[in-house]
Amino acid sequence: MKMDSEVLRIPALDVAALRRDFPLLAECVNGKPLVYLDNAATTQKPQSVLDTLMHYYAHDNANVHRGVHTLSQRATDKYEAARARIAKFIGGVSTQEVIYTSGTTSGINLVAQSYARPLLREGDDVVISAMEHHSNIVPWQLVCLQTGAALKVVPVNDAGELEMDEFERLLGPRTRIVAMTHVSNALGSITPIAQIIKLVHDAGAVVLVDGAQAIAHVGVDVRTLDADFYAFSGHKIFGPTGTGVLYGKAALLDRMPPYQGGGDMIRSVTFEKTEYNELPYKFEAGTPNIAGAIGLGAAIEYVERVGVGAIAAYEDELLAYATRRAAEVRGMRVIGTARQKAAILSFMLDGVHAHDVGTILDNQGVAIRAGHHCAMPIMERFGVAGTARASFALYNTFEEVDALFDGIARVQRLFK
Ligand code: C6P
Repeated sequence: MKMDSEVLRIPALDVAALRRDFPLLAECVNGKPLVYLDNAATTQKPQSVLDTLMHYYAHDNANVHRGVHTLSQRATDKYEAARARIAKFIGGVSTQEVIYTSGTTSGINLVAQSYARPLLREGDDVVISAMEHHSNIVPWQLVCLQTGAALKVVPVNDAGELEMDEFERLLGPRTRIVAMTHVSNALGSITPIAQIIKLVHDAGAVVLVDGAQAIAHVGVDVRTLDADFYAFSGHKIFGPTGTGVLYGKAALLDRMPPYQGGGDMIRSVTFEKTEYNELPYKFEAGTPNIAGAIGLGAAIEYVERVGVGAIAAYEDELLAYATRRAAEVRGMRVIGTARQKAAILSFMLDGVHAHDVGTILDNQGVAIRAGHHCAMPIMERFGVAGTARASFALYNTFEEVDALFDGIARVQRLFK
Protein backbone atom coordinates (compact mmCIF):
# COMPACT_ATOMS: atom_id res chain seq x y z
CA MET A 1 0.00 0.00 0.00
CA LYS A 2 1.26 3.42 -0.88
CA MET A 3 1.86 5.56 2.20
CA ASP A 4 0.27 8.93 2.21
CA SER A 5 2.90 11.63 2.59
CA GLU A 6 0.26 14.09 3.84
CA VAL A 7 -0.23 12.21 7.11
CA LEU A 8 3.43 12.49 8.07
CA ARG A 9 4.61 15.02 10.60
CA ILE A 10 6.78 17.51 8.76
CA PRO A 11 9.14 19.59 10.88
CA ALA A 12 9.18 23.35 10.57
CA LEU A 13 10.89 23.77 7.24
CA ASP A 14 9.11 25.63 4.46
CA VAL A 15 10.38 23.31 1.74
CA ALA A 16 8.23 24.82 -1.01
CA ALA A 17 9.81 28.22 -0.32
CA LEU A 18 13.29 26.74 -0.05
CA ARG A 19 12.88 25.02 -3.40
CA ARG A 20 12.29 28.38 -5.05
CA ASP A 21 15.78 29.40 -3.91
CA PHE A 22 17.32 26.74 -6.17
CA PRO A 23 16.73 27.59 -9.84
CA LEU A 24 17.94 24.24 -11.13
CA LEU A 25 15.17 22.39 -9.32
CA ALA A 26 12.67 23.89 -11.76
CA GLU A 27 14.34 22.12 -14.70
CA CYS A 28 12.72 19.30 -16.64
CA VAL A 29 14.80 16.26 -17.55
CA ASN A 30 13.69 13.87 -20.28
CA GLY A 31 10.39 15.72 -20.42
CA LYS A 32 9.71 15.17 -16.70
CA PRO A 33 10.09 17.55 -13.75
CA LEU A 34 13.50 16.96 -12.26
CA VAL A 35 13.60 14.93 -9.04
CA TYR A 36 17.14 15.48 -7.86
CA LEU A 37 18.19 12.73 -5.46
CA ASP A 38 21.94 12.76 -6.04
CA ASN A 39 22.87 15.19 -3.31
CA ALA A 40 25.66 13.04 -1.90
CA ALA A 41 27.47 13.48 -5.23
CA THR A 42 26.88 17.22 -5.28
CA THR A 43 24.20 19.63 -4.14
CA GLN A 44 22.38 22.27 -6.14
CA LYS A 45 23.15 25.93 -5.50
CA PRO A 46 20.80 28.55 -4.12
CA GLN A 47 20.33 31.83 -5.97
CA SER A 48 22.22 33.66 -3.21
CA VAL A 49 25.35 31.65 -4.02
CA LEU A 50 24.91 32.20 -7.78
CA ASP A 51 24.40 35.94 -7.19
CA THR A 52 27.47 36.10 -4.97
CA LEU A 53 29.64 34.50 -7.66
CA MET A 54 28.23 36.78 -10.33
CA HIS A 55 28.63 39.87 -8.16
CA TYR A 56 32.19 38.98 -7.30
CA TYR A 57 33.24 38.63 -10.94
CA ALA A 58 31.22 41.63 -12.08
CA HIS A 59 32.32 44.03 -9.33
CA ASP A 60 35.16 42.82 -7.11
CA ASN A 61 37.38 40.53 -9.17
CA ALA A 62 41.06 40.95 -8.20
CA ASN A 63 43.79 38.85 -6.65
CA VAL A 64 43.89 38.56 -2.86
CA HIS A 65 46.63 39.44 -0.35
CA ARG A 66 48.68 41.08 -3.09
CA GLY A 67 47.42 44.41 -4.26
CA VAL A 68 47.27 47.77 -2.56
CA HIS A 69 44.49 48.82 -4.89
CA THR A 70 40.86 49.02 -3.86
CA LEU A 71 39.60 46.00 -5.76
CA SER A 72 42.26 43.76 -4.30
CA GLN A 73 41.39 44.99 -0.81
CA ARG A 74 37.72 44.34 -1.48
CA ALA A 75 38.36 40.84 -2.79
CA THR A 76 40.62 40.09 0.17
CA ASP A 77 38.06 41.38 2.67
CA LYS A 78 35.33 39.18 1.20
CA TYR A 79 37.61 36.17 0.95
CA GLU A 80 38.60 36.52 4.60
CA ALA A 81 35.05 37.29 5.74
CA ALA A 82 33.98 33.97 4.21
CA ARG A 83 36.75 32.24 6.14
CA ALA A 84 35.53 33.85 9.37
CA ARG A 85 31.97 32.70 8.66
CA ILE A 86 33.16 29.13 8.06
CA ALA A 87 35.28 29.20 11.23
CA LYS A 88 32.20 30.21 13.23
CA PHE A 89 29.98 27.65 11.48
CA ILE A 90 32.17 24.67 12.34
CA GLY A 91 32.37 25.47 16.02
CA GLY A 92 33.86 28.91 16.54
CA VAL A 93 37.45 28.01 15.72
CA SER A 94 40.24 30.43 14.87
CA THR A 95 40.47 31.56 11.25
CA GLN A 96 44.10 30.41 11.39
CA GLU A 97 42.76 26.88 11.61
CA VAL A 98 40.58 27.11 8.49
CA ILE A 99 42.56 26.24 5.38
CA TYR A 100 40.91 26.66 2.02
CA THR A 101 41.32 23.59 -0.18
CA SER A 102 39.81 22.41 -3.44
CA GLY A 103 37.72 19.83 -1.56
CA THR A 104 37.75 16.94 0.87
CA THR A 105 40.20 14.99 -1.27
CA SER A 106 42.85 17.68 -1.21
CA GLY A 107 42.37 18.23 2.54
CA ILE A 108 42.99 14.56 3.28
CA ASN A 109 46.02 14.42 0.98
CA LEU A 110 47.42 17.50 2.71
CA VAL A 111 47.22 15.81 6.11
CA ALA A 112 48.61 12.53 4.78
CA GLN A 113 51.62 14.24 3.24
CA SER A 114 52.30 17.11 5.65
CA TYR A 115 51.31 15.59 8.97
CA ALA A 116 51.66 11.84 8.55
CA ARG A 117 54.54 11.45 6.12
CA PRO A 118 57.21 13.15 8.25
CA LEU A 119 55.93 11.31 11.34
CA LEU A 120 55.41 7.73 10.21
CA ARG A 121 58.07 5.06 10.57
CA GLU A 122 58.13 1.36 9.84
CA GLY A 123 56.13 -0.39 12.54
CA ASP A 124 53.68 2.51 12.93
CA ASP A 125 50.13 2.17 11.79
CA VAL A 126 47.32 4.19 10.29
CA VAL A 127 43.74 3.13 11.02
CA ILE A 128 40.81 3.68 8.68
CA SER A 129 37.42 1.97 8.37
CA ALA A 130 36.03 -0.47 5.84
CA MET A 131 33.47 2.07 4.65
CA GLU A 132 35.79 4.88 3.63
CA HIS A 133 35.55 6.69 0.32
CA HIS A 134 38.59 6.14 -1.92
CA SER A 135 39.67 9.68 -0.97
CA ASN A 136 40.15 8.48 2.59
CA ILE A 137 41.87 5.22 1.59
CA VAL A 138 44.31 5.93 -1.23
CA PRO A 139 46.15 8.90 0.39
CA TRP A 140 46.87 6.62 3.37
CA GLN A 141 47.99 3.75 1.15
CA LEU A 142 50.36 6.17 -0.56
CA VAL A 143 51.83 7.46 2.68
CA CYS A 144 52.15 3.93 4.05
CA LEU A 145 54.10 2.93 0.92
CA GLN A 146 56.29 6.01 1.33
CA THR A 147 57.07 5.36 5.00
CA GLY A 148 56.72 1.61 5.63
CA ALA A 149 53.79 2.13 8.03
CA ALA A 150 50.90 -0.36 7.99
CA LEU A 151 47.27 0.38 7.10
CA LYS A 152 44.71 -1.22 9.42
CA VAL A 153 41.02 -1.38 8.67
CA VAL A 154 38.14 -1.40 11.15
CA PRO A 155 35.42 -3.79 9.93
CA VAL A 156 31.72 -2.98 9.79
CA ASN A 157 28.82 -5.25 10.72
CA ASP A 158 25.98 -6.32 8.43
CA ALA A 159 24.06 -3.14 9.21
CA GLY A 160 26.98 -0.97 8.15
CA GLU A 161 28.02 0.05 11.65
CA LEU A 162 31.61 0.16 12.82
CA GLU A 163 32.62 -2.79 14.96
CA MET A 164 33.75 -0.74 17.92
CA ASP A 165 35.27 -3.66 19.86
CA GLU A 166 37.46 -4.40 16.89
CA PHE A 167 38.29 -0.71 16.60
CA GLU A 168 39.53 -0.63 20.18
CA ARG A 169 41.53 -3.80 19.59
CA LEU A 170 43.21 -2.26 16.51
CA LEU A 171 44.28 0.90 18.36
CA GLY A 172 47.78 0.27 19.61
CA PRO A 173 50.85 2.10 20.91
CA ARG A 174 52.11 2.49 17.34
CA THR A 175 48.85 3.93 15.98
CA ARG A 176 49.75 7.43 14.82
CA ILE A 177 46.63 8.56 13.01
CA VAL A 178 43.04 7.42 12.56
CA ALA A 179 41.22 8.64 9.46
CA MET A 180 37.51 8.10 9.74
CA THR A 181 34.39 9.15 7.93
CA HIS A 182 31.71 11.01 9.84
CA VAL A 183 28.97 9.80 7.46
CA SER A 184 29.44 7.01 4.92
CA ASN A 185 28.62 8.10 1.37
CA ALA A 186 27.79 4.55 0.29
CA LEU A 187 25.65 3.45 3.25
CA GLY A 188 24.60 6.62 5.04
CA SER A 189 25.90 5.31 8.39
CA ILE A 190 26.78 8.01 10.91
CA THR A 191 29.82 6.90 12.85
CA PRO A 192 30.10 7.52 16.62
CA ILE A 193 32.75 10.09 15.87
CA ALA A 194 32.89 11.73 19.32
CA GLN A 195 33.48 8.35 20.95
CA ILE A 196 36.08 7.48 18.29
CA ILE A 197 37.98 10.72 18.84
CA LYS A 198 38.04 10.14 22.60
CA LEU A 199 39.36 6.60 22.19
CA VAL A 200 42.02 7.71 19.73
CA HIS A 201 43.19 10.54 21.98
CA ASP A 202 43.36 8.14 24.93
CA ALA A 203 45.58 5.96 22.73
CA GLY A 204 47.85 8.96 22.04
CA ALA A 205 47.05 9.36 18.35
CA VAL A 206 45.29 12.01 16.27
CA VAL A 207 42.10 11.84 14.20
CA LEU A 208 41.25 13.13 10.77
CA VAL A 209 37.52 13.20 10.13
CA ASP A 210 36.22 12.96 6.57
CA GLY A 211 33.22 15.24 6.84
CA ALA A 212 32.26 15.29 3.16
CA GLN A 213 28.83 13.77 3.78
CA ALA A 214 28.27 15.18 7.23
CA ILE A 215 28.72 18.90 6.76
CA ALA A 216 25.33 19.62 5.15
CA HIS A 217 23.35 17.06 7.11
CA VAL A 218 24.42 16.84 10.74
CA GLY A 219 25.62 19.69 12.92
CA VAL A 220 29.41 19.80 12.93
CA ASP A 221 31.24 21.35 15.87
CA VAL A 222 34.89 20.42 15.60
CA ARG A 223 35.71 22.00 18.96
CA THR A 224 33.13 19.99 20.90
CA LEU A 225 34.18 16.88 18.98
CA ASP A 226 37.82 17.73 19.71
CA ALA A 227 38.69 16.68 16.14
CA ASP A 228 42.32 17.21 15.20
CA PHE A 229 41.57 17.57 11.49
CA TYR A 230 38.19 17.84 9.74
CA ALA A 231 37.90 17.96 5.94
CA PHE A 232 34.88 18.82 3.81
CA SER A 233 33.92 19.97 0.31
CA GLY A 234 32.05 23.16 -0.52
CA HIS A 235 30.02 21.62 -3.33
CA LYS A 236 28.29 19.20 -0.96
CA ILE A 237 26.96 22.07 1.14
CA PHE A 238 25.40 24.14 -1.67
CA GLY A 239 28.66 25.91 -2.47
CA PRO A 240 30.76 25.98 -5.64
CA THR A 241 32.76 23.01 -6.89
CA GLY A 242 36.51 23.20 -6.41
CA THR A 243 36.16 24.60 -2.90
CA GLY A 244 36.64 23.01 0.47
CA VAL A 245 38.04 23.38 3.92
CA LEU A 246 40.54 21.60 6.04
CA TYR A 247 40.16 22.44 9.70
CA GLY A 248 43.23 21.60 11.75
CA LYS A 249 44.24 22.39 15.30
CA ALA A 250 46.72 25.27 15.19
CA ALA A 251 49.17 23.37 17.41
CA LEU A 252 49.36 20.59 14.81
CA LEU A 253 49.32 22.83 11.72
CA ASP A 254 52.13 24.94 13.17
CA ARG A 255 54.40 21.92 13.36
CA MET A 256 53.62 20.69 9.85
CA PRO A 257 55.69 21.59 6.79
CA PRO A 258 53.83 23.19 3.87
CA TYR A 259 52.12 20.87 1.43
CA GLN A 260 52.88 22.87 -1.69
CA GLY A 261 55.27 25.73 -2.42
CA GLY A 262 54.37 28.89 -4.28
CA GLY A 263 53.07 32.42 -3.91
CA ASP A 264 51.24 33.53 -0.77
CA MET A 265 52.58 30.71 1.42
CA ILE A 266 55.88 32.49 2.02
CA ARG A 267 57.10 35.34 4.18
CA SER A 268 60.45 35.75 2.45
CA VAL A 269 62.37 33.88 -0.23
CA THR A 270 66.06 33.86 -1.07
CA PHE A 271 67.83 31.15 -3.01
CA GLU A 272 69.36 30.00 0.25
CA LYS A 273 66.30 29.94 2.46
CA THR A 274 62.54 30.44 2.46
CA GLU A 275 60.52 31.51 5.47
CA TYR A 276 56.96 30.35 5.43
CA ASN A 277 53.92 32.50 5.98
CA GLU A 278 51.80 32.23 9.12
CA LEU A 279 48.69 30.06 9.37
CA PRO A 280 46.54 29.46 7.45
CA TYR A 281 48.44 30.89 4.44
CA LYS A 282 51.33 28.47 4.86
CA PHE A 283 49.02 25.86 3.32
CA GLU A 284 47.51 28.03 0.59
CA ALA A 285 50.10 28.23 -2.18
CA GLY A 286 49.16 30.05 -5.37
CA THR A 287 46.16 32.12 -6.36
CA PRO A 288 43.22 30.44 -4.66
CA ASN A 289 39.66 29.90 -5.82
CA ILE A 290 38.68 33.36 -4.58
CA ALA A 291 35.19 33.47 -6.06
CA GLY A 292 34.59 29.91 -4.89
CA ALA A 293 35.59 30.67 -1.31
CA ILE A 294 33.34 33.74 -1.21
CA GLY A 295 30.56 31.62 -2.74
CA LEU A 296 31.12 28.98 -0.06
CA GLY A 297 30.68 31.71 2.55
CA ALA A 298 27.32 32.54 0.96
CA ALA A 299 26.35 28.86 1.01
CA ILE A 300 27.16 28.60 4.71
CA GLU A 301 25.15 31.75 5.34
CA TYR A 302 22.23 30.09 3.56
CA VAL A 303 22.49 26.94 5.68
CA GLU A 304 22.73 29.01 8.85
CA ARG A 305 19.57 30.87 7.85
CA VAL A 306 17.65 27.63 7.32
CA GLY A 307 19.15 26.07 10.45
CA VAL A 308 21.24 22.92 10.63
CA GLY A 309 18.99 21.42 13.31
CA ALA A 310 15.85 21.91 11.21
CA ILE A 311 17.61 20.47 8.15
CA ALA A 312 18.75 17.36 10.03
CA ALA A 313 15.29 16.81 11.55
CA TYR A 314 13.56 17.19 8.19
CA GLU A 315 15.99 14.89 6.39
CA ASP A 316 15.51 12.29 9.13
CA GLU A 317 11.80 12.31 8.36
CA LEU A 318 12.45 11.96 4.64
CA LEU A 319 14.83 9.07 5.19
CA ALA A 320 12.45 7.35 7.61
CA TYR A 321 9.67 7.63 5.04
CA ALA A 322 11.85 6.31 2.21
CA THR A 323 13.03 3.45 4.45
CA ARG A 324 9.45 2.50 5.30
CA ARG A 325 8.50 2.57 1.63
CA ALA A 326 11.53 0.41 0.79
CA ALA A 327 10.47 -2.19 3.36
CA GLU A 328 7.20 -2.62 1.42
CA VAL A 329 8.88 -3.34 -1.91
CA ARG A 330 9.44 -7.00 -2.61
CA GLY A 331 12.82 -7.66 -4.21
CA MET A 332 14.37 -4.47 -2.84
CA ARG A 333 17.33 -4.76 -0.52
CA VAL A 334 18.60 -1.74 1.38
CA ILE A 335 22.37 -1.78 1.84
CA GLY A 336 23.20 0.09 5.02
CA THR A 337 20.69 -0.21 7.84
CA ALA A 338 22.67 1.38 10.66
CA ARG A 339 20.69 2.75 13.60
CA GLN A 340 22.25 6.15 13.05
CA LYS A 341 21.94 7.22 9.43
CA ALA A 342 22.03 10.40 7.42
CA ALA A 343 19.97 11.08 4.32
CA ILE A 344 21.18 8.24 2.08
CA LEU A 345 19.26 5.22 0.81
CA SER A 346 21.48 2.71 -0.97
CA PHE A 347 19.69 -0.25 -2.48
CA MET A 348 19.62 -3.19 -4.88
CA LEU A 349 16.70 -4.54 -6.86
CA ASP A 350 16.69 -8.30 -7.40
CA GLY A 351 17.77 -9.24 -10.90
CA VAL A 352 18.46 -5.65 -12.00
CA HIS A 353 21.87 -4.04 -12.42
CA ALA A 354 22.21 -0.81 -10.45
CA HIS A 355 23.08 1.07 -13.65
CA ASP A 356 19.81 -0.06 -15.23
CA VAL A 357 17.95 1.22 -12.18
CA GLY A 358 19.71 4.57 -12.57
CA THR A 359 19.03 4.79 -16.29
CA ILE A 360 15.34 3.93 -16.08
CA LEU A 361 14.84 6.35 -13.20
CA ASP A 362 16.60 9.02 -15.23
CA ASN A 363 14.02 8.49 -17.98
CA GLN A 364 11.45 9.42 -15.34
CA GLY A 365 13.38 12.57 -14.43
CA VAL A 366 14.68 11.01 -11.20
CA ALA A 367 18.42 11.55 -10.72
CA ILE A 368 20.19 9.06 -8.47
CA ARG A 369 23.70 7.65 -8.48
CA ALA A 370 24.46 4.05 -9.43
CA GLY A 371 27.74 2.19 -9.03
CA HIS A 372 30.39 1.72 -6.37
CA HIS A 373 30.25 5.33 -5.18
CA CYS A 374 34.07 5.48 -5.02
CA ALA A 375 33.90 3.08 -2.10
CA MET A 376 34.74 -0.26 -3.69
CA PRO A 377 35.90 -2.01 -0.48
CA ILE A 378 32.55 -1.54 1.25
CA MET A 379 30.74 -2.79 -1.87
CA GLU A 380 32.90 -5.91 -1.67
CA ARG A 381 32.07 -6.24 2.05
CA PHE A 382 28.38 -6.44 1.12
CA GLY A 383 29.05 -8.74 -1.84
CA VAL A 384 27.79 -6.32 -4.48
CA ALA A 385 29.49 -4.60 -7.40
CA GLY A 386 27.49 -1.45 -6.80
CA THR A 387 24.19 -0.07 -5.56
CA ALA A 388 21.60 2.44 -6.61
CA ARG A 389 21.74 5.39 -4.23
CA ALA A 390 19.16 8.07 -3.51
CA SER A 391 20.51 10.87 -1.36
CA PHE A 392 18.39 13.67 0.02
CA ALA A 393 18.86 17.32 0.82
CA LEU A 394 16.82 20.02 2.52
CA TYR A 395 14.88 20.80 -0.66
CA ASN A 396 13.62 17.28 -1.36
CA THR A 397 9.97 16.47 -0.70
CA PHE A 398 7.93 13.47 0.32
CA GLU A 399 6.34 13.61 -3.13
CA GLU A 400 9.80 13.18 -4.63
CA VAL A 401 10.30 10.09 -2.48
CA ASP A 402 7.01 8.84 -3.95
CA ALA A 403 8.35 9.60 -7.45
CA LEU A 404 11.43 7.53 -6.64
CA PHE A 405 9.26 4.59 -5.64
CA ASP A 406 7.00 5.00 -8.68
CA GLY A 407 10.19 4.76 -10.74
CA ILE A 408 11.34 1.70 -8.84
CA ALA A 409 7.98 0.03 -9.48
CA ARG A 410 8.44 0.78 -13.19
CA VAL A 411 11.92 -0.74 -13.18
CA GLN A 412 10.54 -3.89 -11.58
CA ARG A 413 7.72 -4.08 -14.13
CA LEU A 414 10.19 -3.75 -16.99
CA PHE A 415 12.45 -6.47 -15.60
CA LYS A 416 9.70 -8.90 -14.64
N1 C6P B 1 31.60 11.52 -2.68
C1 C6P B 1 29.67 10.68 -3.86
O1 C6P B 1 28.91 10.62 -4.83
P1 C6P B 1 35.51 15.51 -3.18
O2 C6P B 1 35.47 14.76 -4.49
O3 C6P B 1 36.93 15.84 -2.78
O4 C6P B 1 34.61 16.69 -3.14
O5 C6P B 1 34.92 14.52 -2.07
C2 C6P B 1 35.46 13.23 -1.93
C3 C6P B 1 34.70 12.46 -0.91
C4 C6P B 1 35.34 12.11 0.28
N2 C6P B 1 34.69 11.46 1.25
C5 C6P B 1 33.40 11.12 1.14
C6 C6P B 1 32.71 10.44 2.28
C7 C6P B 1 32.70 11.43 -0.03
O6 C6P B 1 31.42 11.09 -0.13
C8 C6P B 1 33.36 12.09 -1.09
C9 C6P B 1 32.67 12.37 -2.39
C10 C6P B 1 30.77 11.71 -3.85
O7 C6P B 1 29.54 9.93 -2.91
C11 C6P B 1 31.52 11.72 -5.15
S1 C6P B 1 32.46 10.25 -5.39
